[in-house]
Amino acid sequence: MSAGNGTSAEQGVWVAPGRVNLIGEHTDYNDGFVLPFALPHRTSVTARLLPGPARWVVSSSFAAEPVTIGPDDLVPGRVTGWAGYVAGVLWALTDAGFTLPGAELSVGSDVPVGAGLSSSAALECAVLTALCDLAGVDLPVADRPRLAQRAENDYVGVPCGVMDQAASTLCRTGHALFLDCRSLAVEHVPFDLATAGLAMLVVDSRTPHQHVDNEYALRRSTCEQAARQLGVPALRDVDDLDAALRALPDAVTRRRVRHVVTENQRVRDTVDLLRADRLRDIGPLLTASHRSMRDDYEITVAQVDLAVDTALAAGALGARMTGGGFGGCVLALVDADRADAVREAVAGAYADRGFDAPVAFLAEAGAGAHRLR
Ligand code: GAF
Repeated sequence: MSAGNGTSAEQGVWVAPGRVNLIGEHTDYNDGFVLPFALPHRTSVTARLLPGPARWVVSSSFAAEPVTIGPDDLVPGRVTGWAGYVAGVLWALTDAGFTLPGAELSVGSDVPVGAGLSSSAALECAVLTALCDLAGVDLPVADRPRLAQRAENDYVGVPCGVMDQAASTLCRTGHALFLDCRSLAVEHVPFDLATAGLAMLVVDSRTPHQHVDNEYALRRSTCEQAARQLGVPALRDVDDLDAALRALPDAVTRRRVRHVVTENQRVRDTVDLLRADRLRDIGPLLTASHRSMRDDYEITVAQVDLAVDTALAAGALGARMTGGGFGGCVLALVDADRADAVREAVAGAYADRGFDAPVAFLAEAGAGAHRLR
């Protein structure tokens, strides 16, 4: 395969968003279902082709010095830190057979880092979108999430699923993305909060993500081992939960499996309600998802549980942690005119407990990666 330079303009600006996941947590790497939507927060890449031997000069608003990545750096793990995500995308593209010209890439972002809002995927997908357009890389949009995931799994070394890269690439304004993480079949489900008189409050618990990488990898391997014990390709294929639970000797594994299987059903039920224009009614499913993450998957922490419980007590229709867990953000679905009261209640509860003040904002479903100019 080759990437002809003549098919696109030689410079431009591309953006890719962070995401929140409405529901479907830790289901993606079990071949299951997820329902994220894109945030207005996004990462931008201003890029231009560089003449001469291939090299990629990457600068960023969050680093003092530019990083130069050469062909010799396209070996998994060689570039570390934030530039590793850029090198990972370059590596995944060349490993897939594309020949890339050199480029200068300038990265900026307002996606909060370390808040579970997919800042890594936003970076990968902004770089990937820029490189595809700029270098005329003929990679269908539908294939880009897997390539960006590969950059993160195999170059950076993080065993994430495909949800975040799919959300950052494929989401549409005013819609949530119903994604089958096995087939990557997509349905853009209407998600118009304002018309329903509702708002989605996103509360960043500002909790340090301690041990998150180890715990994430542990959850993933427990699920894969459980699937092997049950004789199914992935936990998505468990049809009879009770029978599966009876077949598993270990209590922790039983809880993990119960979370994944019930969470997949909650995603489907949420999608059914959205298709039926019943956005207001999804609240209990969000809250049930949180309880399942707290009690069965055991990935919540005191700050996120407090945010959820306080939001519900202050009138939220439903609330849950979103993202990989061990901190990060909480979503609260609220009547639009209750948003300030819920936000203040959570801030007050944090102050009472001596937790760092949370940061909250309202989110509407935004657009996936695209060229800005
Ligand atoms: C993180 C991962 F990157 C996703 O792939 C997904 O597993 C999520 O945690 C949990 O649902 O964001």
